[in-house]
Amino acid sequence: MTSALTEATHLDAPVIVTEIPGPRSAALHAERTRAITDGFGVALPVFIDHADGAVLVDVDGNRFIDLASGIAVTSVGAAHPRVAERVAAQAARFTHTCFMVTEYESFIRVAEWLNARVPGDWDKRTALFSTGAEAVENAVKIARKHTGRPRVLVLDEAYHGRSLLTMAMTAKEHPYRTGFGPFPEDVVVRATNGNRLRSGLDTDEALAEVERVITEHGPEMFAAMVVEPIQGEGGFNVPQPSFLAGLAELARRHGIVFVVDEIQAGLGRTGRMFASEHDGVAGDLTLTAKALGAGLPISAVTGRADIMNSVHVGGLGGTYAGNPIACEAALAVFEVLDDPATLANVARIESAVRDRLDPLVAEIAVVADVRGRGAMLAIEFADTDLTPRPDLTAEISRACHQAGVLTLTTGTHGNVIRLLPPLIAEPELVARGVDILVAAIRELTA
Ligand code: PLZ
Repeated sequence: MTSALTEATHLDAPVIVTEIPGPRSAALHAERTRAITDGFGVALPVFIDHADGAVLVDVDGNRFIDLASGIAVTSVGAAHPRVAERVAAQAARFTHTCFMVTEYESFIRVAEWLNARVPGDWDKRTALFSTGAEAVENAVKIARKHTGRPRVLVLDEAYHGRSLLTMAMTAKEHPYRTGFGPFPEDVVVRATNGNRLRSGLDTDEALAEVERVITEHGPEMFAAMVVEPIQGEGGFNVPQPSFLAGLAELARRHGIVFVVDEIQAGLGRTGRMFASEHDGVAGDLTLTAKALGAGLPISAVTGRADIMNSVHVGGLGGTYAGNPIACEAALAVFEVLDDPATLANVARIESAVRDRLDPLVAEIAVVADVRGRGAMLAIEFADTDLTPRPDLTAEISRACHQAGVLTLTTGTHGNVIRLLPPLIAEPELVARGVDILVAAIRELTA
């Protein structure tokens, strides 16, 4: 196989040839508002014509450096030739059978790859679904069936989806929950995430607090504890040292299924295949989605065979679960992830970003923190008393967009800019994008 990196991408970005958004994007956006519910937001209202490695080209011919990857989805870029080939070939053979009606081989191959790579030195089984929220919902179903217990423990600042149960598991009120209640609060119980910057707790104190919550509700009430190894929508919160391991130990001691939600942080994003590997932790169940299908909808629950097989025949499924075109996309993604050049490139991306952002913490008062791992890095803006600065954050992100760099904001307080370049992005291109970000920060904080 040729290297993932030789197949990718070109360096001629950013190239901005119109105002942003350009006239064709603006016209389409006006049509959009007449056709599409106002319920969808948009980070950058430009319409994409095609992608080129880590470059997005809009309908006006502007070329953006992609530091978003469609929220950690297009890790191999949004137009990887192997994905395109496999998807096209599968679409020509058949688009769907429903795996519960008749079977196809690619479903097995995806499951085998996940069983082999997901942390945990034990016999595993995998179930495929379509979205991340569906994987989370199914992990809870499986844990309930296995334990006979009702509740789910989640953490402050968690994000697990927008479906009714996963919305209840998600912490942030606006925009995710506003007006959509009531929530199954009897089911979902929340405990501290020991946020390094804001919780005021060290690892032991945070773990004691989590155990207090478990004891208060009764351990026998909890089917599952669901945690992100690095919180994504919550602000790229890296757990304190030993916190994840402590949570895993707590869960096991109390007979609670330990579920690691690797939907945003997994599959090479943090420089290891799974983010939980940085903490030496393995979920009883591990959840993947997003990067798994390079944009084709596919998600997975992978875990201990005895837990996965505790469900009765027919208890799991979904019309599109493990759709064959999405499975082919996943197999193409695996070819890229199994190429050692890919994770090596993530390390180079991390250095390029860190070299540029780390010094700002000492230099600029309103830069409160730089954090993350691999190609999942973020910068937080707050006053010296830690009052969040979402206004400034939005302004900086907008300035990047105007200059041709696609950045996203995140965080409980909306005061974090997160960088999620494709894992195959040239470090030189990412560096150019981050230089533009740094220039915007300097200009808007001067
Ligand atoms: N778990 C850790 O990050 C999705 C949300 C985008 P779905 N995060 C992006 C938005 O605003 O809707 C996510 C995640 C973690 C679960 C999910 C849910 O995955 O594929 O969006 O359902």
